[in-house]
Amino acid sequence: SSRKFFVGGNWKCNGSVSKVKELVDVLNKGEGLTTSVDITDVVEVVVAPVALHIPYVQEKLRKDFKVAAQNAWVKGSGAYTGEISADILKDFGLEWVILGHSERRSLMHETSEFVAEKTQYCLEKGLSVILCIGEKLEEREANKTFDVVASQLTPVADKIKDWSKVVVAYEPVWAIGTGKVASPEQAQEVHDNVRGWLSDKVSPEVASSTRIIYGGSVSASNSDELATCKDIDGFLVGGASLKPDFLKIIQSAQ
Ligand code: G2H
Repeated sequence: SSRKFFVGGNWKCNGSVSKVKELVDVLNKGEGLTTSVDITDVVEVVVAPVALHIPYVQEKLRKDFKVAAQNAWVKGSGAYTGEISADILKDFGLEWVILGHSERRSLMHETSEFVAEKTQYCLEKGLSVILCIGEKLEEREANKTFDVVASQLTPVADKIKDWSKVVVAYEPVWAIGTGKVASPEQAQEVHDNVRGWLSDKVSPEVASSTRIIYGGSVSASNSDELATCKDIDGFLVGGASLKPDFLKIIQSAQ
């Protein structure tokens, strides 16, 4: 397909000055990234450090890997204590932002409408967006998975026209940080459904060109198999992105 494999590392609220330095060194060394071409010719790699660590990572990280923010404010700069606007991210030279992560939806009560507004604003400012969606365990058990992801995507589709700078991350909440990864069949089924939804509600072109990546306990031992699924175009990795294993996950694009 025309969809370039995408691997994101979501460092969440982790690290320290020394740990971040160690991790950047590991990524720069890139041990085990074996390919006949440059790895980033076949995989787009983006890491999302804590905001305070971004300047260091941006300066020191290999330039073929990009840096993302983990969140952005819904509007421009102003009297919004504690927030970081898309304008500020963009001015700083960032290209990517993660929006709507389930931890923000659940812990900070971000609604799908709010996440959609953030998506619209960030895209307007020229950022690319990793848009996270996914169902909770009780929703899956009640056979509501497809309804939930559709309800998370609908406000976004109502607000944006250009999907070329959006990567959709399907992250079932029950698989996040639990070590309980979705099976390739479970993930593929939802990815296929999301692509079908995009085809119906947006356009077949957007459906076939939009990367739909999987997140939730992705590890060096399950990424190869997940990567073989037809509609899995990459990963959003949490815990394993803080370890050298992240390089093995990048390598699974091969
Ligand atoms: C899901 C994922 C990264 P983990 O939150 O976004 O984290 O790989 O630790 O489940």
